[in-house]
Amino acid sequence: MKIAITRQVSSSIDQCVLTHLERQPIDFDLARLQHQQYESVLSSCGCRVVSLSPEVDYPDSVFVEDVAIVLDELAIITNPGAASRQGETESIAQVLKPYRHLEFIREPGRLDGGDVLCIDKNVYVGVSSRTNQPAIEQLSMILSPYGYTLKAVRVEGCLHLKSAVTQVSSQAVLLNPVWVESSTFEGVKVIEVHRSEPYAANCLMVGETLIYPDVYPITQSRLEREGIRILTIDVTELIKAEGAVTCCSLVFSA
Ligand code: CIR
Repeated sequence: MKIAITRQVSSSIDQCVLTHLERQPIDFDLARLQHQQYESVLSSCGCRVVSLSPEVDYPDSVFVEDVAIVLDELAIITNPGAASRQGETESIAQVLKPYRHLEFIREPGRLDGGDVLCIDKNVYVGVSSRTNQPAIEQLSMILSPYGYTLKAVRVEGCLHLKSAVTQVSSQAVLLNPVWVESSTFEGVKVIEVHRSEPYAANCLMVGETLIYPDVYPITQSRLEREGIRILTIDVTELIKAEGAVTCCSLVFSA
C-alpha cells in the first residue's frame, strides 16, 4: 500500500517565497480546490492520502516534498534552504516517525527535498540556491551504508533539480536541457521538454501513472508518444507559488 502525505494549502500562501517568478495574486479558494483535486488523483492512483491540517504560519507548507526524503529504508528530515521554511520540519518528522527510521540534515547543511531525485539506488542532488555542499556530504554519509550512490548536479535557472528533471518511467527522465546537463543521466533515456514549455519537466510518477500539469500540451504529447500513461491536473495557483506536482506530496510504500 502506498501512502501520500500532503498538507492543505495555507491561507497565507500569497506570502510564499519566490525566486524565479514574479509575484502574482493567488486565488486561495481555487488553490484549495486544485489541491483537493490533486489529493483525489493520488487516491485514484492507489495512495492512502494523509492530508495534514494547514499551517498559517508557514506560507509554503503545502510543499511537503521539501522537508523530507522518504526512501524504503529510512527518511531524512531536511534543513530547508529558505529561512521562512525551517519551522516546517518538526511536524513532518512527527508524521513520518511511525513509518521510518529518521535521520536529519543539520547546520551548516541546507537542503530542500525538491533537489533530490532518486532513481533506484542512484541519488541525484541538485546544487541550487537551496541546497549546499555540507548537506550533500551529510546525505552521502547517511545513505552510503544503505547502498545508495550520490551524484551532485549543478542546477541553473530554476529553483530545484526536480524543476529541471523528473523520472517518467522505469528507464526514462523528462528534462529541460537549459537548466540541467543531459549527460548527468548516463544510461537513462532522456526525453526533453519542448523549449516553449521550460517548466514542463516536473511530473509525479505514482506506480505506472504520471500526474502531470495540464498546461504543457507539446511536452505531454511527447510523453504520450513514448506510451506513458498520463493523468492531467490543473495546478495553476500552485505554479504561481513556484510549485508544481512533485512538491505537494511525499509518496512511499508503507
Ligand atoms: C519555495 O520557494 O520554497 C516555494 N515557494 C516553492 C517550493 C516548491 N517546491 C518544490 O518544487 N519542491
